[in-house]
Amino acid sequence: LEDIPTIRKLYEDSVLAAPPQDRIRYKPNDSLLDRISLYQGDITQLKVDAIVNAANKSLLGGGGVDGAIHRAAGPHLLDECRTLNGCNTGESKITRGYNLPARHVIHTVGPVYSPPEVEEKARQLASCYRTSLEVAVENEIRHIAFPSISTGVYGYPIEDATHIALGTVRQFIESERASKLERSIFVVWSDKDREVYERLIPEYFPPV
Ligand code: AR6
Repeated sequence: LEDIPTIRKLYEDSVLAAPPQDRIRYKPNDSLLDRISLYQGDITQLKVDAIVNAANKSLLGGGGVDGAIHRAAGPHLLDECRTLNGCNTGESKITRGYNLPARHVIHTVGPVYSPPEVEEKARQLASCYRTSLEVAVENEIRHIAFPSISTGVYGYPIEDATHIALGTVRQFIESERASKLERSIFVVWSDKDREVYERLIPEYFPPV
């Protein structure tokens, strides 16, 4: 985790870069900022208690981040997934991490984005984040890393999805039951997604 700065650290770096009159605006005093990170790169490389997999209902593997996680974890992950009888959209199930540096994988199934049912899709996407965090807390996980669920093959617009990701995680980590959850890491793959997260994080985790 030393390689993954908290958002507070990111803000502090930006304080150094900011002109003096702007520094006060960036002064962080919100402890929630110590509980999230933004990380750009391959989620399968992270040595955390759990990484979240953007899976499909079968839980039997696929492309995108799901394919990368199964490749890195090795075939025993698929063996355990076969025992789970799939997973409904918006729900989450946990397995071991096998050959991954992460100890566990929390498999969640995001919605396939398709207008006009956008409110239903938004509820399902929020449920992915919430149920993943619930499963994490039940399993005494302290560090959890999320990919940007549904925004690849499943076509969810990145801006809308990021509002849901940040809002749902913020709401959860403010609740009493999340007290042992130390850090939630948002993992982005592309520069575009990183830009969206960097822009929206201050709305949900204000640096004031
Ligand atoms: N590390 C972090 N993020 C990644 C990685 C990686 N190694 N690889 C891709 N991403 P997607 P979905 C990003 O398509 O939209 C699978 O076939 C990617 O750039 O993996 O929920 C499943 O089996 C994007 O930002 O997931 C399902 O059938 C994000 O992860 C379906 O795809 C999610 O993209 C699920 O589609």
